[in-house]
Amino acid sequence: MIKTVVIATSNPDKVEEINDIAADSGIEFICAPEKFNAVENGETFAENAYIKAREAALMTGMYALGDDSGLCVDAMGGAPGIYSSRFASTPKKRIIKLLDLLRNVPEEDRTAKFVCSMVLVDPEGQKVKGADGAVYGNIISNPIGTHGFGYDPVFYIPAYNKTMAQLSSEIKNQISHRAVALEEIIAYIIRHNNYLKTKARKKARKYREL
Ligand code: ITT
Repeated sequence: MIKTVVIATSNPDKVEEINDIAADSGIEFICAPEKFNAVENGETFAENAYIKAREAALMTGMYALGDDSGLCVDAMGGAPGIYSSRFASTPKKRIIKLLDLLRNVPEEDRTAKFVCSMVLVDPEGQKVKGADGAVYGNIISNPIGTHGFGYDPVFYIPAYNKTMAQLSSEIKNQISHRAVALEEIIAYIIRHNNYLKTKARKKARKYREL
């Protein structure tokens, strides 16, 4: 049974969002040890998510969930992509750099997506399940909003007429790239646990009938 899962991240904002999204799942998601520090040398979001998850599983001997996520801007050929957290040294500087690079790009060409790849591994670091999520929007010229983190203040979602940072955490955690990926992982864990419970029940019944 998978009851507790270590979140393979050192980003407290991800931990908070994952715990909010998973609140009613019956699965306990816990923080990685303080010394967790995986070297993200993969070439894709999924590869980095696996690297992080494996590292956390081997450190703790528990099931672990890696989240690698970022912003992909069409006019920048998908950048910053897997380099989103390394694009500049602070969240504020990342936004300034992004807006500077896009300053001559017209509004209609500023389409972008947030992407999240998640990988669940077993205590030996073997991949058990992967899932991806995305949410689509546009990069606006001036940051608005105070919720969320990272690039949220410049990521405008037309369907809500708001930036991600103007949405309440309840709404963000229903529609975000992270929510889409995590819901698939949670559904897998619940199916897996139900299968093991049914198997154990059948075994017990067979034993009683002997
Ligand atoms: P870990 O590697 O320890 O998980 P990290 O923050 O470095 O933490 P990533 O390598 O996955 O994580 O980079 C994700 C970056 O992408 C993050 O720092 C933000 O800049 C951006 N990002 C990801 N999800 C986001 C979200 O929901 N809202 C805004 N920005 C986000």
